[in-house]
Amino acid sequence: MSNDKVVKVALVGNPNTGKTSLFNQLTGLKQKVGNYPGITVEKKQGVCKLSDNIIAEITDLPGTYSINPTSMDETMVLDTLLNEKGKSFPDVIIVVVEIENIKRNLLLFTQIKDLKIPTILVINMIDQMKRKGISIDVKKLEEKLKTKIVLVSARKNIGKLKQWNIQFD
Ligand SMILES: Nc1nc2c(ncn2[C@@H]2O[C@H](COP(=O)(O)OP(=O)(O)O)[C@@H](O)[C@H]2O)c(=O)[nH]1
Ligand SMILES: [Mg+2]
Repeated sequence: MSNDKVVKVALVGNPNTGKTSLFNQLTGLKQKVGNYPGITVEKKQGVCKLSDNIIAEITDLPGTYSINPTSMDETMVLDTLLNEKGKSFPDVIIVVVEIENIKRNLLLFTQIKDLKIPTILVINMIDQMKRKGISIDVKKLEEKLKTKIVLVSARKNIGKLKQWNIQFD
């Protein structure tokens, strides 16, 4: 256990994209989930085993629309992502967007990517795809955004971090 490598992962995204649901699914913890903004008032942390000797320490951050803070929550998120010496400074950022509002959510993604911290894009709520008649060309979007994209449904438990095939090194 003590020889395990710890990878710090931060969950970032607009409010209501399912960050806390994903956090709960990955860590087995049960943070309160809600469909109104501001329910994640502080950063919560949990762990998730990735492989025999890698542990992801996951931080669930409050929802944020951009990295130009207009609230205390957003200021806290930005501080976490800018303070390289901070305890929660991430090795990897997971930007969570929801399937119905990918375009709007991508503003934040582009800003986060500019921070030059390794970032992947998680598109959540894929259980809604069929019903809403949405389809995505993941490969094309990955090329366009120069990022790895993972499709998940935090609600239906589709898409486990372990299977994401991310190289943490
Ligand atoms: N259909 C669907 N709803 C989801 C999914 N993930 C989260 N939700 C719902 O979206 C709302 C916001 O979720 P939450 O995890 O609190 O989002 P957060 O604000 O980003 O932390 C809640 O009502 C969740 O039940 C998903 O994969 N599919
Ligand atoms: Mg939340």
